[in-house]
Amino acid sequence: MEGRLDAMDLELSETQQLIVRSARDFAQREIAPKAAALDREERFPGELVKGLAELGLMGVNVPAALGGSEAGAVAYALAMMEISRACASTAVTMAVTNMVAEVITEFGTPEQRERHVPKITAGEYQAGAFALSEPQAGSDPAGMTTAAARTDGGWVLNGEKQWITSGAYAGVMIVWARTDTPQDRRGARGISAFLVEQGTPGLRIGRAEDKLGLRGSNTVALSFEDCRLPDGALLGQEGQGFRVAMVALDGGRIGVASQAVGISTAALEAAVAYARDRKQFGQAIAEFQAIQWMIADSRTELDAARLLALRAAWLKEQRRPFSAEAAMAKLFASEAAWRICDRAVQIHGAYGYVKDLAVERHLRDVRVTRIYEGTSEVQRMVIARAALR
Ligand code: COS
Repeated sequence: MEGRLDAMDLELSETQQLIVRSARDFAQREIAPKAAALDREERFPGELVKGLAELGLMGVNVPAALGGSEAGAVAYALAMMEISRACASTAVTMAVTNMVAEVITEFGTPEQRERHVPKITAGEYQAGAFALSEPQAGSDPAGMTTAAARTDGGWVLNGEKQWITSGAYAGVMIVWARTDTPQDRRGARGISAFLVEQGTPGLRIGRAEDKLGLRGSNTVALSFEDCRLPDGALLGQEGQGFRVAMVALDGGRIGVASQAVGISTAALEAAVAYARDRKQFGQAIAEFQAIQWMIADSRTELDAARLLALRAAWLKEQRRPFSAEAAMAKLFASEAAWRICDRAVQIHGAYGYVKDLAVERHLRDVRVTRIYEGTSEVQRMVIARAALR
């Protein structure tokens, strides 16, 4: 169980610096000014997707031949931090879409890649969606009941999915379903992944969830009623879908860790600016040690979270195992981000509790990073299993 920081280079390459600069510039110029309204009006950030795609941010770690930036997993993590710092709702839309593009690139046939990935990276699809969870199968996706049965020349899909980010807007979604039979249950090996296009007959989109945070992002239930899919909809091999989901989630967890870093960076920046400006007892509150210690703790935790996220991304980029490191990054970054956003509200006092300033939104937005793409408890399972193996 070595520390695994070995030869990681902390200097950013030119490509990485370029991605950070263009993501930061677009995020601060185009996204940040809209973030409060997207949240307030529960408006999907469709208007920003084209701009993100033009900068290569809808396929950061996708080959150039498919329209991606081919900039790697570290560049992706850095870009995600910048977009999340401006608007977490836009960031989650971008994150899941990038994940879908990467999964189709990795597991798809040449036809599947050509059909979908260029449309994702060009922003022609407003999003991609990842439909794994069900009402009764969240932390335990192997317990899913949505089923795909073979028919002549294809599959027929029946079941329900829940908590599907961008489900109402996605041009393509990856949907997991059982392909084993009640007579021959195979657990995780009885699950396969399918590509389902928006508008497929038999696919019904449920109402959008009314969420605590990420209110600009779209989260829906999906139902499939005798939804017929062609043979070519199977993504990867039959029975291998669970592995596809786990590999995708390992990468996705780096994205969530990066989101948490981005959101809490914004919260800490706001807290520092406010502490310098706000005067009580005749001086700036930044002069008080009580405030300084909160800032010091937040700054330290933020740096640690950022390093863990970049280390996991670096391992992924080196094509080395990174599952436990991604889980550690997500666990620590999401829990630290909650504390950092909470302290930022505390430093703002009553002004932190109202919607005139952004810190209350950061606190609401960051909460879900401890839940989605695997709860903190699931991350601990992954980390402990790796440590005890
Ligand atoms: N990469 C590749 N393969 C993996 C893997 C990974 N990270 N993790 C598990 N697998 C494989 C295992 O090797 C095993 O394969 P075999 O059947 O060939 O041996 C198979 O998947 C089943 O693994 P395991 O028995 O560990 O699965 P569990 O059902 O115990 O699940 C956890 C493990 C809890 C880690 C998994 O269910 C999980 O991540 N849950 C959270 C899901 C989640 O994040 N949901 C959010 C949905 S998206 S918002």
